[in-house]
Amino acid sequence: MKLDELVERTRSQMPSRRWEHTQGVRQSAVELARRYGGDPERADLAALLHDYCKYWPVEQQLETYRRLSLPDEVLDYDPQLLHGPLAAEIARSELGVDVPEVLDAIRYHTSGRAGMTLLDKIVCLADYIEPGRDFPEVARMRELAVVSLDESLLAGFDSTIQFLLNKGKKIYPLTLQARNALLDELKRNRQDRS
Ligand code: DGI
Ligand code: FE
Ligand code: FE
Repeated sequence: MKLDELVERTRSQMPSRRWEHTQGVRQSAVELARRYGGDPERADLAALLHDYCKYWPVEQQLETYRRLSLPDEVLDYDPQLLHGPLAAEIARSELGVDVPEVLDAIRYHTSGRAGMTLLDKIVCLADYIEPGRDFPEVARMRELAVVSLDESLLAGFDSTIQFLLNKGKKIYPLTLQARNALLDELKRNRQDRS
């Protein structure tokens, strides 16, 4: 499918507020790709599709998730975690996206994972810091994003984990693994420099 068709298909899945968020994530993802040596076109495509299923009713998300035989583990956690893997699977099977790196960035944009690729990090961070976002840590994250992709993303996972802890909610293991892996990467990079 061509980009303009994908744009229209995606826009038709969501209310205008979420479409504005999507446009913001595209813009931020392209900026981050240019800054950190990623592929701006892939960043744009993954950002465009990342929340494709987010505004489907939860029942429809669950039903589709099961029908597509996606991994069960996530079903024990917050239903907010379904829309990434779902969007990746729809992108692959219905929208003709066949670049594994793009599909992974969509799949893991909410949870993160251990050993995130550059594109995973770009999309996940763009989702946190796009211009329309407003939460207490976002100003600090935007400052950090200019100097360190990893430090900024780490601050994002910290704030999400903190938020879930405060609400007494479960934390999906991939998010903890993503945070731990980022800490290790940052430590390794500091050692390499000294
Ligand atoms: O879809 P968006 O609103 O743009 O953002 P997102 O895909 O990052 O979804 C974030 C929501 O998911 C946020 O409200 C927190 C919620 N959530 C619930 N459990 C977890 C979780 N997020 C992460 N990273 N890990 C969890 O275990
Ligand atoms: Fe999302
Ligand atoms: Fe999003």
